[in-house]
Amino acid sequence: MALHIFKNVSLSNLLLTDNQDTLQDKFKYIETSMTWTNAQLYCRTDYLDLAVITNDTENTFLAKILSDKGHNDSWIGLYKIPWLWSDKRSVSWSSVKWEFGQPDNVKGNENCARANNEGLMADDTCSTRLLFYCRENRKIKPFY
Ligand SMILES: [Ca+2]
Repeated sequence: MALHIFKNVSLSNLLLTDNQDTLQDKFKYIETSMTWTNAQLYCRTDYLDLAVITNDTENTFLAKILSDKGHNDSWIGLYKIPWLWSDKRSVSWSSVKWEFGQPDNVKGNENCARANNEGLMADDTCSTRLLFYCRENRKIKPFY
């Protein structure tokens, strides 16, 4: 019976949505340089996924973290082909602003996107090592 009640409590935690998270709860800045693929694996293991940016508020928030730390850019969860978020969500182009001249797909080999400290994106080779943002979801993390 006690176990049954515990299960119900867990279920209600799972039903909370992203929208109830603050921006600080939603994103985790990882200050370790990794390739885009390894960054994705890291995020999916310890958090939810690489960061998905859904609006200007989130983009500005992430840009300010970089700016405050004096960093230039970091990986976000945007890749192709075609451009798609790491969690398979389709891209709303109103929330993604490219740097001037980007994406330029140098040598046809730039399939991952980084965001800079002004909130502008550029495509880059996925094997480049950069710091990155994970999308966190503390509310569905188990409480061990
Ligand atoms: Ca580029």
